[in-house]
Amino acid sequence: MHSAIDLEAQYCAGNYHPLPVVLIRGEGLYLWDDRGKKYLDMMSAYSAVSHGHAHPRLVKLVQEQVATLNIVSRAFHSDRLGPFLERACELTGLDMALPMNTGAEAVETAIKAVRKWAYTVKGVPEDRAEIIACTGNFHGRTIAIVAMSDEPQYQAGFGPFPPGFALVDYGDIDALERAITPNTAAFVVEPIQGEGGIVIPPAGYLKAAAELCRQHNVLFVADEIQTGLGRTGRLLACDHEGVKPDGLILGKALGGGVLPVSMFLARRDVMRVFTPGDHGSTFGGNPLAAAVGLEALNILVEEDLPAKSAAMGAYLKAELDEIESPLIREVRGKGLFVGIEIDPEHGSARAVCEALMKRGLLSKETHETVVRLAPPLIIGKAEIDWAVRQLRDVLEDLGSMQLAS
Ligand code: IF1
Repeated sequence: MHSAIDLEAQYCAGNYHPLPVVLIRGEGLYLWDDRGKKYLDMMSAYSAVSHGHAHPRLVKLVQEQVATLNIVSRAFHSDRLGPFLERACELTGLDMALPMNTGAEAVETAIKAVRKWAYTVKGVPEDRAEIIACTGNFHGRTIAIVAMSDEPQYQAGFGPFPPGFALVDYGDIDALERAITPNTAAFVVEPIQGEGGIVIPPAGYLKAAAELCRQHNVLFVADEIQTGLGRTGRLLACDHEGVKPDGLILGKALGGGVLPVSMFLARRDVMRVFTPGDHGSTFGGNPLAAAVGLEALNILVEEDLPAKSAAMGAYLKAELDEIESPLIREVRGKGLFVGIEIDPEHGSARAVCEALMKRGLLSKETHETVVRLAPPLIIGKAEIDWAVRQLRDVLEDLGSMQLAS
């Protein structure tokens, strides 16, 4: 057994079930373990590493900024925050942004913003604001956020939960209409559900939901922490339907695969509900994170990563659709956000991921049955061909093992 794995077993809480690999270095599409084995990263840390590991421009930027100015708190201004938020607003079409660190913190910021907007702008009675979310959602791990979850494990043992959240079936526009009341502050939705197993809603759903929200003076808030920043083949997944959200949550790849950087963006009349002292964060918007975030956005645009994701994602999906295997129930995806649903009758997603790992390909199962493929957006055809070949072989091996058993 590895001493690194032993140490984690002894000192780290058991809140994950990692694959048995100890990574020590990452560069571009590749990761290396402590035995010198090289892996193609088809996971990108749950879509946080869209730029590839140790992107040269980001390494250089961090080396310069970390030797200049890092953490000063928002008690003071810095030269880095304004340009970062200006760029983020320019690219997304929102008016203002509130910088945070992790996705969950940006989601919590959104919850506070829409509630305070409901009370001070919409006129909802104090403490009566309702937020509608979807079944199968994942928005983070804080107590308020898991109050919105319908995944029993995310709630078990962590109650009690704050009220004010309602769930509707993902993709069901009539259910959303029925759930809206005069006290509804916002509808919070992932344009494509990640943890839910790469679930794509019916065409037109997002547009219809946004229109319904507009009609009822309900804020449409898109959680694009995972689907945003090029992952689905457009800058934002909302762009596929030309939907302009009233609130937008970004994270993961916003930090360039280097630092936790997130933010809540919104229309001016929503963001204006925050007054000094309402909300904050020690590290939110720090100069180092802001510099990294701006460079991550610049690279995204200059290397045209959304277009690369669209082209390579279409190629990957076409190649996967060619695979004839009893283990594959369905291949779903948009851009480089792909899920392969494994038929539990014929095999497990975990077994597929472990077999792929042995062949030098790192991916991760979600909800036991889906193999998630979300490589850095810099991936090319050659690497996709290699990855598909490994998957074909693994499915064949597992399929024949199944027949033999
Ligand atoms: C875990 C996956 C889960 C997210 C969306 C907010 C957050 C996430 C749409 C919170 C985070 C991560 C968290 C990680 C596994 C991974 C994940 F879908 F990406 F695979 F769980 F659903 N909104 N997703 O996807 O952002 O606070 O983590 O920065 O918690 O196990 P965070």
